[in-house]
Formats: sequence, C-alpha cells, structure tokens
Amino acid sequence: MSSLEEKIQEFQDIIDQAKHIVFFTGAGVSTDSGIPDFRSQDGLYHLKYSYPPEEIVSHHFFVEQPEAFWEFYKDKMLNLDAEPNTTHKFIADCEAAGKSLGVVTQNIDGLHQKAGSKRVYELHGSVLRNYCTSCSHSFSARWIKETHGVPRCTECGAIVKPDVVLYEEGLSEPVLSGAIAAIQSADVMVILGTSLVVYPAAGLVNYFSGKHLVLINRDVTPYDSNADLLIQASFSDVFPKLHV
Ligand code: CNA
Repeated sequence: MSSLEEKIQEFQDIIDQAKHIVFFTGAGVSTDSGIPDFRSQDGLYHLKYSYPPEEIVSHHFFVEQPEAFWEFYKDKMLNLDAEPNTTHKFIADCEAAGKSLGVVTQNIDGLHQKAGSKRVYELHGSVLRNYCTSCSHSFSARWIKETHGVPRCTECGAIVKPDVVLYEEGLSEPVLSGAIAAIQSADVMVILGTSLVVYPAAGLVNYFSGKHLVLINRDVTPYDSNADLLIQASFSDVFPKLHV
C-alpha cells in the first residue's frame, strides 16, 4: 500500500497532466474555515437539539416551526465571517490556470466564490441569497443574521426564505444540468469532503466517465471503491503540499 506522500505525488501528477478537471465538494472542504459539517465526529449531527438537524433543515419544519428553524439556521448555518482555506484556494487556482471546468458543490456557504472560483454549480443553493416567499424581494445574509426571530419582508410582511434547498425540496434544473455537463466533459473528477450519502447530489458521480476519479475524504464513503486514487486524510495534510 502506498504511503500518504506517494498518494499526494500521484495526485500532483494527475493535476499536472489534467486538461479538464471537475471538482465535486461537500461540507468537509469548509471545516478548516471553521464551519462544522453534518456527519463528522464534531459535526452538527452529533450535537444535541430538540429535533435532529436533518429534520430542522427540512421544508415541512420550515413551514410548521419557523421560529425553531430560524434559531438553528442563524446560529449554525450562517457563518458569515468564515474565510476560504487552502483547499478552496487550490480549486480556484486550477480554474484560473485554465485546468478546471468548475466546481459542483453541495455547500451553501459561498466560500468557493470568495476564494475566486467563477464556475460554481451550487446544487443546494446559497445562504447569501434570501427571498420573500410572497413578493420575492431579496435580502442579504447579514440582514438575516441581524434580525430578531423570524425574518419578515420589509415590503409586505411575509416570511423570508433562504435560497437553500431544504430536505424534501427539488434541485434547480439549470444548476443540475450545468453540473452534469461539466462532469461529463471532465477528464479528471476530484471528490472532496463529502460523505456521498445525500441524493440526488451523490448520484452525479455516476455521470463521470473520464480518466481519473480521485476521492479525498477523512472518513469512508460508499464510493471509495470507485476511486482510481483514494486518499483518506485531512485536507490540511494534503493541499498545502500541492501546486497548480
Ligand atoms: P457531511 O455528510 O457532513 O460529510 C462531510 C465529509 O467531509 C465527512 O465524510 C468527513 O469525513 C469529511 N471531512 C470533514 N472535514 C474534513 C477535512 N478537514 N479533511 C478531509 N475530510 C473532511 O457533508 P456532505 O456535504 O456530504 O452532506 C451534504 C449536506 C451538508 C449538504 O446538503 C450541505 O448543504 C450540507 N452542509 C453544508 C455546509 C457548508 O456549506 N459549509 C455545512 C454543513 C452542512
């Protein structure tokens, strides 16, 4: 079995030779920026709430218990002062160097764009966009964070909703088809920081038919055996050693 150093070198060789990389990311790429993921040991699913987090961030819960939804959401999901880390920057550098078709992400934190990525397919939306459920007036995330209780539209008084895909809601068709097209056109797919258990997002991996499937994640995933190169490690042990 090759050592971590050998695997990092193999990854570097793949990056050097790649022409069209697509990155596929999850909450794990943002933990080094101080944003907790869902399923790691110190992730949100291991904290104790009156309801499980996956129920709180569901459509029915948003409609039936807006106070509890917004309390959790503002406290745990709105990390507005977080900064991109080495992993976000590496992904953005690959695009700037003309090597990447973009990043397909399940994240909602906007950190890929903050790092400089331009082509970002946000499968689950973004906390940075918020709309009135009645008149569609838009609100900044900062405004949301600073309102007390349930945010209500300043124009019509209806409840405001973040532009994030809650459990039980469908994904945006244009975003989904853009993501699939990027994955199908890539010669290298790099999967980072996702437990690959949330569908339909996880199923997008199956659209890849390029040369190298690279999977880097701290914990095991159901797709580990599909990877041509599997690196089970923390990103802080991998990305500072790479260059574009
Ligand atoms: P997840 O299920 O919490 O899995 C995260 C994975 O990342 C785990 O398998 C960890 O092993 C791995 N991981 C965590 N930190 C590191 C690290 N430093 N180095 C290497 N591996 C690491 O998250 P998924 O993205 O798979 O689940 C999809 C959900 C989570 C989506 O709906 C997101 O919207 C949602 N989410 C997003 C954010 C965000 O935007 N930053 C935060 C929390 C949850």
